[in-house]
Amino acid sequence: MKTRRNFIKLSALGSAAFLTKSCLPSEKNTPSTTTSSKIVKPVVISTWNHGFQANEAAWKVLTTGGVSLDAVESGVRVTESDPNNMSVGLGGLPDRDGKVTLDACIMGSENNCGAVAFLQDIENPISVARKVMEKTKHVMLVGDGAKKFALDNGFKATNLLTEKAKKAWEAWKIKSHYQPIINSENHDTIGMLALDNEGNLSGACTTSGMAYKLHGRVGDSPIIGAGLFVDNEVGAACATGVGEAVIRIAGSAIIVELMRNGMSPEAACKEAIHRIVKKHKDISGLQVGFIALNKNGEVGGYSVYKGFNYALYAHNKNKMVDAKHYKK
Ligand code: SD4
Repeated sequence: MKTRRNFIKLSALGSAAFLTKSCLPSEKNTPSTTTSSKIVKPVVISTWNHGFQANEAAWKVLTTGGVSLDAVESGVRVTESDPNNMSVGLGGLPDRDGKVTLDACIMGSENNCGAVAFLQDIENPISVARKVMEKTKHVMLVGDGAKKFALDNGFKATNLLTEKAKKAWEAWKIKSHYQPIINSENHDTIGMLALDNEGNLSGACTTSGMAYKLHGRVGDSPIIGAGLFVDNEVGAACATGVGEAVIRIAGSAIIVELMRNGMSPEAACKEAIHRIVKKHKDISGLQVGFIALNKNGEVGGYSVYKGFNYALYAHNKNKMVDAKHYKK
């Protein structure tokens, strides 16, 4: 039984060279056939251009002795608090009723996770999600309950609807036609994954969701397994784009399982994108992008349409990478 389990672990991770004792602390007898010098760490990867700045904050945490959970929280808070970013936190475009509603989740290396959805008036939903994870026995709080929990835990109520976002909403109201636009600001969720110096993975995902959505709509971003998934034995993945499509295939969980079965991060993201394409008769306007990071510090990304990019901080260098895609 034990031998069989070890065999599964070996094949699951794709190559024996992937395994070290620190990767699999629970498997005392797992053969260790590689040196840790093959593992790139720390690493931070996050979605879209705003990821570049967010990565800087996360990197600071990782290179000053911090753990990946603190890194991803600090990283995405930068984007949440940026009023010029119109798709995450403060300054986010509202729903069709003019309300900015936020979705976020966080997951650490010990299968610990927390989430908030349909949360209003709180600038940093990722930190509320972390509090849900650390202070309650629940995984997700939504709406008024999430807001009450945030206020009870010292978060301040803030008006998140900026003048710029309000003007854009008023202009949208003239036609009131809900139509996700490829790679526009209504696709700019920040998802971030990090591997720290201890070799532990964490991830965070936060958004104001699709612009002009129905009031009450929740996307993939706060849903563990859809917008984000972390398995510290294998890797982590997160998503951006039309959340309904990501939820339908349990996108991030699938990518982690594909990596468990031996795929590289990029191949796993590609396979998930192909699955989305296969499951939809009409993919016009349906942009989804995934990024993934494995225990070796290898990364990858893939999207339905051209135009998705991600920020990668590794080997002391932060850079933007254009993801490969299914369609131009
Ligand atoms: C959602 N996935 O709410 C999010 C949207 C997104 O940038 O990516 N926005 O469906």
